[in-house]
Order: sequence, then structure tokens, then C-alpha cells
Amino acid sequence: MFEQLTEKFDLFLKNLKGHGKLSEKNIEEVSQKLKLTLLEADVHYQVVKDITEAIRSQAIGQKVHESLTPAQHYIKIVREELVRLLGSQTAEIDFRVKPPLVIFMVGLQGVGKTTTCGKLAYYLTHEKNRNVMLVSTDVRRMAAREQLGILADHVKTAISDTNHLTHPVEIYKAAYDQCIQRGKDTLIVDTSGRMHLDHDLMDEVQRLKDEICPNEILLVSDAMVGQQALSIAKQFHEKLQLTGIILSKMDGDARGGAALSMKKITSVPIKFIGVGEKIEALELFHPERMVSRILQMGDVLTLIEKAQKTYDEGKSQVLQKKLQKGIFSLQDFKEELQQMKKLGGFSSVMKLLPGGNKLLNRVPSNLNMEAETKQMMAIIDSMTSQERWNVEILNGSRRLRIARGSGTEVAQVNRLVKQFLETKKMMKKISKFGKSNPLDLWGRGGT
Ligand SMILES: Nc1nc2c(ncn2[C@@H]2O[C@H](COP(=O)(O)OP(=O)(O)OP(=O)(O)O)[C@@H](O)[C@H]2O)c(=O)[nH]1
Ligand SMILES: [Mg+2]
Repeated sequence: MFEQLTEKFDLFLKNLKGHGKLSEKNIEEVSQKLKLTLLEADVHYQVVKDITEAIRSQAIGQKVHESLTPAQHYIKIVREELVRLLGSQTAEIDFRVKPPLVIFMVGLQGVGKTTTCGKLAYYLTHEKNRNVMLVSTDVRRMAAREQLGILADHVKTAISDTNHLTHPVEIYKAAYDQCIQRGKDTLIVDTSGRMHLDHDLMDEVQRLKDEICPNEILLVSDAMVGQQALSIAKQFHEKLQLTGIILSKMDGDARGGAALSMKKITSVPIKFIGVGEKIEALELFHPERMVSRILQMGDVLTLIEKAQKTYDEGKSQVLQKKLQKGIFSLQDFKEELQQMKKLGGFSSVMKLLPGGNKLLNRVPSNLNMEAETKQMMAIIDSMTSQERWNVEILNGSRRLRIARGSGTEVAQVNRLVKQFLETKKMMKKISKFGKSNPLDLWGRGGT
């Protein structure tokens, strides 16, 4: 769990642990690591330079907060700065306009504009109670309008009756009239994409934009594009004065550095991210989560949020005390397994942890972790309370009895005991980091 960035930083800062200030020399070294991490995450090199410089000058001479290790302290500064750059708060569509609210979707070819139009219609209908109409002005690509029509059917959203028209401006005007006639309050306008940024594309969308005067001009940008995304966003913004960016395909491997570059250089807020091909796969953009992803910390924040909803704080503190005293028993282990179940099961917790996805990929697909967890609980249930409190007494005949009682094999009982002992060791380590919540790995509980 303490891999990636923290591990690197810990290594560099270990001599400083627990006291003192972050020195210039130490900061210099970790700055290099931060630079590499950001570049690996596809942040534009100029932006990387600016950011590391800003963080360096902030960090030098800062007193390390006593509840944090220097590594955690440094990461805290990095996190705060990156979150600040990305916008601190989630940016929403501005609904305070006279209806119909017109949303204009632009972007290069194949980035996901049409799909995102459908997703946005779904989101606005279900989350914001809007009455949406869709229109496609894409007369360039064959079947582009049919594609949006199918999506509209799927999300049960109105679509303009404009297939007989051939010019984007004409189509838009007719759709706008229909939108008002049919009492809709939101019009989402899909546009055609182009392979590269060229004058043709820019002139066409600009003419359309001037005609439309949309309330929102959203650039759909493919998260997989990486470094190039910055120049694309810059040019679109110069021509059209964007009001927001939607980063699509965030369900892929992209680490999301493009978001940071685009926001830093254009100041255009990122409003949504696309996280899959399904119609529900659109999420509000959360700067903190994106920072976790960029720094490869997994979505620890989501996990903590989830954990805070389900994790019994009182129990957690009792557990901490037990761990400190070295009296973590199989009974506690069972309770941990139950907590894990409440959090959505082993695999959903793993996915949110740094490197968890990779780890999960290594788990053989025929191994059903959820079923395994159930069996583990059955094994513990078959033990006497004396056995749960003291695994040392589990000899061969006891193990055989437990296996029979739980409908499992002795090998499974053995494995459970081994896992329990390993967990105990790991939890002891974790408890040194988090103050009250074992999941609060980054010491951010109260910050
Ligand atoms: N995995 C994933 N795929 C996506 C996402 N958004 C869109 N796609 C896929 O990307 C492909 C292109 O999507 P479209 O919506 O047709 O893209 P477009 O920008 O409208 O394309 P053009 O109209 O040709 O310029 C489709 O296969 C979509 O399913 C996303 O968030 N995640
Ligand atoms: Mg399209």
C-alpha cells in the first residue's frame, strides 16, 4: 500500500522522520521525484516545471506537522497545491439562465462527443430534473445523426426533428424553435469532429457558435491523448471561449495529467469526466480524486468517504487500541472482514487502493474473493472462543474439526490462519500511520 510516491519520499526523508523542517536539500531531491511522477502522468512539461517550483518554494523551511511524517507532510503540500490548481471545488453547469439553456459540445473526432451528449442528457434529466432535447448538427459523418437518435431513444430524451435539413446553422435554428414549442428547458447541441485541428473545423464551429450564442461551450477531450490535449484545449478556447471541459475515457489507463495542464493554462474548469461507454458513465469532476490519480495514490479519498459512511468509528478506535497492545484476535479479524463486506467487498476496496487494480489483475480469475471471504467467516464461526483469541492452540485435530464444522478443507483453515497472522502484522504497520482510522493512510483525517 505504501508504494509509489510515498515510498520514494519516505526513502529520501527517513532521516528526518518525526521532527524538524523540510530542508532545501531534501526538497530538491523529492522535487525531482515529483517532476517524474507528474511527467509520467502526462502533465505538460512546462506545467510540471511551474508546479514543482511553486511547491518547492512553499515547502522549504516548513515545520513538519508533528502528527505527520515528513513524507506525508510533503505530500500534503503537493496535494493541496494540485487541488488548488485543479479548482478546489466541483464546477457545475450554470443553470441560472433564461431557458432554454443551450449546451454546445465541441471537440476532435472520436473523442466521445456524441456519447457524452447522451450521457449529459441522462445526467441532467435524472440528477437535475431538466427537460432535455438533443440535436445533432453533424452533417459530415454518415450516420452521425442516427447515432444520436439511437442514444436519445435509449435515454428516453427528445431529439429534434431535423434530419431533412443539411446545414448546421439551419438545423440548429429549427431545433431551437422545436425546443421552445415542446416546452423543453435544455438543448444539447452535438457537433462534428475532425481528425486534426484545422481552420475548416475551427471556422465552422465558430460560425455555428456565433449563430447559437450558447450558454455553455464544453470541450470534450480524450483523457488518453495526454500531452497533446493542452494545445487542443488552448486553440479551442482561443476561438470559442470555452466554459468547461469534459474529460472522456477516464476509465482507461490515463492518469489524468492532461486535466492539470488544461486547467492551469486555460483556466477553463473541468466539469465532468467520462468513465465508460455506458450512458450512466459520467461523473462530476472531483479535483481531489484527480490529484490522487495523478499522484498514483489510488482513489484513497473515495475509499475514505465510503469508509466514513460505513465504518464504525468506535469500533475502529477499539481496534487501534487492541493493535497497539498486540491483542488483535481472530474475532477482530472477522469483524474486519464484515467491514470489508459493508464497503462493497474485497475487489471494490482493492480497486480504490494504489496499485490495487494491478494486484487484482494478478488474482486468478477463477478465485472468487467474495466467496472466499464468506468461507473465511464460516471457518472463524466454527472455532471456539478460546481458539479465536489464541491461534497458537490450533493443532492438527482442532483444525480438522473446524474444517469439518465449516464445510471446508484443512488447507483452507491453514490458509486463513496464515492470512490472519499476516494481516495482524500489516495492520500494526498501518496503525502507526493513521491516527484513528486504519484507512486514513495519508494522515488527512482532520485536514
Ligand atoms: N471507454 C470509454 N469509451 C468512451 C467514453 N466516451 C466515449 N467512448 C467511446 O468512444 C467512441 C467514440 O465516441 P463518439 O461519441 O462517437 O465520439 P465523437 O466525438 O462523437 O466522434 P465523431 O462524431 O466521429 O467525431 C465510442 O466507441 C464510444 O463508446 C468513455 O468515457 N469511456
Ligand atoms: Mg459524434
